[in-house]
Amino acid sequence: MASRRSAGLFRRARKSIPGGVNSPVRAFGSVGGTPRFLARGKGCRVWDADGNEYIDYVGSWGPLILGHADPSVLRALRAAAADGTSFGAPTEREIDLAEAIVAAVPSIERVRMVSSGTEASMSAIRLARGATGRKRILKFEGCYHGHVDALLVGAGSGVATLGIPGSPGVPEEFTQLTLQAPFNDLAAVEDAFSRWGEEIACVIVEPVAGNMGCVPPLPGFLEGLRELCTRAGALLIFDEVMTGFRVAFGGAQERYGVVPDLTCLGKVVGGGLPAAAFGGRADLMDQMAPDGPIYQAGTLSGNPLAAAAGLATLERLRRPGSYEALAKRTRQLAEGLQTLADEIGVELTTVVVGGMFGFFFHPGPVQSFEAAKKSHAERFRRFFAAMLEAGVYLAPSPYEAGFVSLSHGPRDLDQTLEAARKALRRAARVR
Ligand code: HOZ
Repeated sequence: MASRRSAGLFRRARKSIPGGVNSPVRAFGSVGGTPRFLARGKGCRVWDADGNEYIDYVGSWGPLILGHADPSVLRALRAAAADGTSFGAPTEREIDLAEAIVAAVPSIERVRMVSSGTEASMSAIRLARGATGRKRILKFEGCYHGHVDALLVGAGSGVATLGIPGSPGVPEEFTQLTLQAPFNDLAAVEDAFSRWGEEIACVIVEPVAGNMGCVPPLPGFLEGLRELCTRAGALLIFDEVMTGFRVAFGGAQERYGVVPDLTCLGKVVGGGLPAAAFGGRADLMDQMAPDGPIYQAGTLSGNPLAAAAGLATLERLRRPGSYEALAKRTRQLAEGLQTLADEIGVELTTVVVGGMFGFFFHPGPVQSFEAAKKSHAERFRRFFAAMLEAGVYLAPSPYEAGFVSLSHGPRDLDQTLEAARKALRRAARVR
């Protein structure tokens, strides 16, 4: 498969953009080879600058739950753009989106729009600290909440992909108030609470971890966090940037029946445009400026194009059967991969939660970052390269989840599994 034009664009990009990319994982650093410069997408397919076609399981890292260039999203965008692209003043579309979010997500009584998941988690943490008057926060190893200074410890996603412990530029003092516990380890959280209980403002967690591959919560884990937080007077924050409107319409909190105090949203809520949000109990959210003293602001927050794309996406997802169809396709894909791996005799653990999936070249179980890191890196690289060559675009890192959209159909899944048969054989050759 030719990648001459992508290679040329990468060389050109490196002259004006650090590393040639605007987000590190995109550079293919951990898988090697040339990052594909994508030219267009339609449904579940994307085409690169050399004209190669791929079945896409990245979906802009989650937002494109309807697929690329969905007609209803494009219609909504055209209508919104014709009215003007940004005002820095309130608009009616923002209220429509806020009302849709409040109606959908169990814990959210009020919601504030921002532009990225990083902003959402940064703002939720500020609110938690401001509302409780406490300083410490607790996060989980391998969870990633954007590139917020205080959260760049033991982080997943690009930080894990690059294998770095944190980041220069984040003074040690900035992370001294961040406590860490292994994901799914309630005893460690209990321990932290017994030591620092009075000082912990919040626990922030991806209810289904999606930045160390895909790692679901063990039964009782989220419930236990809820109980420990309530008992200690700390707030529970669900980072549902990935899981929101993805693992159920009401996110992981609907799926698992655990209600956090605050929730971060992103990705699907913006329908493929830059939008995110944080929301929660009214008594907490009302402490945000301008009604309350906790400050947060943004010129493009609630941007009318992003609100329109988000609304059109939620509208489509609300149709009966959407989540059943999404879950069925994702399950078929993961089960197909697992069956092939078992037949070929390569150790593989596949994971599915709603419309997201993960796979580890490891016999499993994978319930923590420690276990996720044991996935066979070279097998992943071989598998990734073979899939790409065969026209299947997967996340170029083992520390990311995969995403299926409503536009992936039986033919796409069959083609993917056909490619996987050969790719797994290649991975199996690595000892
Ligand atoms: N950290 C993002 C996914 N978890 C990657 C975003 C990107 O590279 O676009």
